[in-house]
Amino acid sequence: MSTLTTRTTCPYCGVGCGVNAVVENGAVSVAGDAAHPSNLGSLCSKGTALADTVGLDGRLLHPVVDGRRASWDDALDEVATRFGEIIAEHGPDAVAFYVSGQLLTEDYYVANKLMKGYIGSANIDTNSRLCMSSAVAGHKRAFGEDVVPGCYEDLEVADLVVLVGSNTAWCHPVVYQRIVAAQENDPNKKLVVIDPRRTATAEGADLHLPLAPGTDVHLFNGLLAFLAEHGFDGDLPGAQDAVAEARRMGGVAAVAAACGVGVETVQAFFELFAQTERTVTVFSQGVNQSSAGTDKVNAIINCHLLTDRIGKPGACPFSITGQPNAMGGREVGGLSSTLAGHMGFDAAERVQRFWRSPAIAHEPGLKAVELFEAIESGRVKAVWIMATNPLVSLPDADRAKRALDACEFVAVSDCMRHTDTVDRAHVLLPAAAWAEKSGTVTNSERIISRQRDFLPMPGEAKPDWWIVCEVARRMGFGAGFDFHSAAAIFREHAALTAYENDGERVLNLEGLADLSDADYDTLEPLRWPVYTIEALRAAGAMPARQDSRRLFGDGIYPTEDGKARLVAVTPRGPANPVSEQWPLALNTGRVRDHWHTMTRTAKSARLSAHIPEPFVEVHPDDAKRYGVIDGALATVSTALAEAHVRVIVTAGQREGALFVPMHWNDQFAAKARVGALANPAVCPISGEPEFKHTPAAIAPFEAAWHGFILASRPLRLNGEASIDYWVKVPGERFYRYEIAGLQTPDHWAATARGWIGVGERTADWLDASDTSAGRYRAAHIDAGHIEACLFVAPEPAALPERSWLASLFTGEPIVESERAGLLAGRPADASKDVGPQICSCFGVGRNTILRAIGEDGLDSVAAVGEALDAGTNCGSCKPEIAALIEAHAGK
Ligand SMILES: Nc1nc2c(c(=O)[nH]1)N[C@H]1C(S)=C(S)[C@@H](COP(=O)(O)OP(=O)(O)OC[C@H]3O[C@@H](n4cnc5c(=O)[nH]c(N)nc54)[C@H](O)[C@@H]3O)O[C@H]1N2
Ligand SMILES: Nc1nc2c(c(=O)[nH]1)N[C@H]1C(S)=C(S)[C@@H](COP(=O)(O)OP(=O)(O)OC[C@H]3O[C@@H](n4cnc5c(=O)[nH]c(N)nc54)[C@H](O)[C@@H]3O)O[C@H]1N2
Ligand code: SF4
Ligand SMILES: [Mo]
Repeated sequence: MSTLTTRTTCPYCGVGCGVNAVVENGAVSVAGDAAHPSNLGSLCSKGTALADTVGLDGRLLHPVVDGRRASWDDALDEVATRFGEIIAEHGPDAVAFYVSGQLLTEDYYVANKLMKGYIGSANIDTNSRLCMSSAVAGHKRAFGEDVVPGCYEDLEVADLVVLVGSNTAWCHPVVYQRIVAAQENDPNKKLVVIDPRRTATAEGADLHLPLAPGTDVHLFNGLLAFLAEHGFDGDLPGAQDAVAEARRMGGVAAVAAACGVGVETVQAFFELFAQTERTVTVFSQGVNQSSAGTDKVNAIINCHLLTDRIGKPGACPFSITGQPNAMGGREVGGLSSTLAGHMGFDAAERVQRFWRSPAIAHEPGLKAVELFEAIESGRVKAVWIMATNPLVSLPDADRAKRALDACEFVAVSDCMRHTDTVDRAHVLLPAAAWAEKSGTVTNSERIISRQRDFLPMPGEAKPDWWIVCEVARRMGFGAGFDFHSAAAIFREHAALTAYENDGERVLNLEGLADLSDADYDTLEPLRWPVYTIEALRAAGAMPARQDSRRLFGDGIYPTEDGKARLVAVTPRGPANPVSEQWPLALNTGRVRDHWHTMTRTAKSARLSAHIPEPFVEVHPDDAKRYGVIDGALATVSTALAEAHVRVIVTAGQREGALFVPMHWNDQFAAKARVGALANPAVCPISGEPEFKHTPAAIAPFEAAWHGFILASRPLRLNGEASIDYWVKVPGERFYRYEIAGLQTPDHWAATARGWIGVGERTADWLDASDTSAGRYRAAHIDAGHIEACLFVAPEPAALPERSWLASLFTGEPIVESERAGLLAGRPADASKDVGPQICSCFGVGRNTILRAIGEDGLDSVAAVGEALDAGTNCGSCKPEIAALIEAHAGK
């Protein structure tokens, strides 16, 4: 028996939790790393399920050129040659890289170095453009550098935490649990949530401001003016102009009207903010993903600068990052608008000297949306995409599809054999995945952690940095890419951050520039800046006193005059307002248990079970107005495209607004790629797209029938003429398909057998048909095992629950009592039906929780946890359990 435990870092969100990965006789399990300062042992539902995602199904295991398996030599030569030819003929700006905050710092560093220092173009942009670029631009305007001044501990120390445009409970769950735990211990601490939707995060707040989409600048300008009225009179550069502009909002009533929130609510928020010295304002995509994204960021930071609440325990503006290495990517310079090591293009000569490179980019390159426009128009003729799935995640994603189709040469480095993007590449480069990779990531609180490999690289997969270096070598740039380990790359990156850095850049890793391979291997999580002991001594600070948790507490900033700046920002609405034709504001974002385009989380049955289908959230009045019904299907459309999704009618949604998750794509649904619907309007300063606001319409999807199939093998429903809606939901030992059609097939039995791939003569086909009622039910049993079952009804509500039927797919033969209930779709004994899953960690269903609440009189989340374990591991489902208790109490 062999057991190996490896300390690594979660590959999902920017919280950056430490993970102990255990390999025991080939079986992988994970647990939180109690020694990691960011999570102290906790993991959320996604982190807890990481072991489910390390399997090799669907992996890209060898290079592919033009659809055929190729050797590494051929694939790498092909990329180097095609890039080289296009550069020779059309110049360096005719090629581009589109990379990702899911690359490790070392991968990112060499990709940036190759494009900016060797090819000599700045046409490398990253999906961080879609994510954090407004925060980057806002930080630079205010602080002179892209720096997050605080740490997670500040969220616990704070007396007031304000979450703006952040569904923290679902998207940064471990940070959210840290906030909640601190607040539970001290009832004087307050939580305010500012989000148009009543999210799971808002459920737990003391105050929720459901502001009209896009009105954050109105709100924070209003707050700035209120603060100025109430004795805060900071004298920083820009303060007077910012306050003067803010006063134009008028008083609290005018602000409330502009934001569509009650006057008392706005007043309460302003007073709380004014009175609470220890305030942290956390912001993410509701702020960044806006055509006013950078202004929203500065409107928030202005309030912190005016009140001098920055860099102090429990006081700072806090941009919480999305991807595991969003920060590392910014540190190496992966955005086309920065150069390297937090330096801009004014430092081109210095960076070139450090790299000793043959070229250097002097001007910013194309930003993501512009980049794909340039690909479509033919200005950019070759693109190399790494660790991102732009055909799903870009706005106007169908245009991105057209762009790649038109592009002369597309290379993609990915771990999966099929994604919407991979399927359009000329060359596929198989990348090592999380469990096999080794390097560093930086989280939201500037902590650099090691990701360490604990499984061998499968097939011919290789680390991303290796792939980039090999292509560079073949392009004739061997000298600059002679790296034999991630450690060597890290050292060079660290040295560059320190190069000619006389305190002008806060990002400084000089203390890590000489790290030995052994020290790199055992590197404990540590926060930048990291100075050398000598440098600290010279500055009069002893190592023991080096405290990098908080920055700017001394009031000194990396600007020319050493001061921070308030920025006068003028409120404006979204780029494309709603209209008569497109009367609703389409908002997009995340669900608790899926990660982006689902290439990883859909490998986990328990994660897929939480929210199985793509959906649209609609306010009850809008549902009535547009004739859509809870649980039925709807078509959501914009000027660009349409999607078919399940309707959730909820008062938590604002009237006039819709929410559709970003995750589903062509691999998992017939038509639910919401990126295709999202308008490509961007913030003029950061270039970040306005994913949170696209004018849209909604109408019922007039299905003649609804149904579902559970099958032990995956089915090919793509292209089935009679199925107009399908969603694939991976289960434990089965695949679930939710289906619907606009027309009723003439012969149900024949049609259904066709979908499931069961021939006419198969004996074990049980079915029941009630044509007049529009019902059909069938099951395929083979040698006593259930192979598939299918249920069809005119209305979704007339279909049985999926959970009990799914529980029959055990790999064991079904017993007589189960067989008896099969076509009824429910067990003879109702208590066996656990209902849809709420707690992913312990697999506890809704019915089980409801029964416990009703029958055992459980009246708190803690009591439910005590009885059923639900909610006691990662805690991500606690808001949902609380809602069930509340609903029961309200009956
Ligand atoms: N489960 C899960 N967690 C994730 C991810 C994931 O895919 N799944 N992805 C990670 C990544 S890369 C990122 S960037 C983060 C994103 O984390 P979040 O930013 O928390 O997630 P989103 O759901 O994109 O958007 C947050 C909220 O912004 C609100 N919003 C929309 N418009 C406005 C507005 O005008 N003003 C305000 N104040 N709010 C608005 C939306 O209603 C939404 O609830 O999550 C990270 N964590
Ligand atoms: N409508 C809408 N769209 C959005 C957003 C939104 O809120 N609404 N949010 C935006 C934001 S904030 C983000 S961050 C993006 C995220 O969007 P994407 O980056 O497109 O989403 P992912 O699914 O994370 O894509 C990662 C890809 O890299 C592969 N991969 C995983 N690990 C590795 C690796 O180590 N190496 C390599 N080479 N490949 C790897 C995966 O298989 C997958 O194909 O989406 C953006 N798009
Ligand atoms: S909060 Fe969850 S997804 Fe984010 S790093 Fe921690 S375990 Fe991973
Ligand atoms: Mo993101």
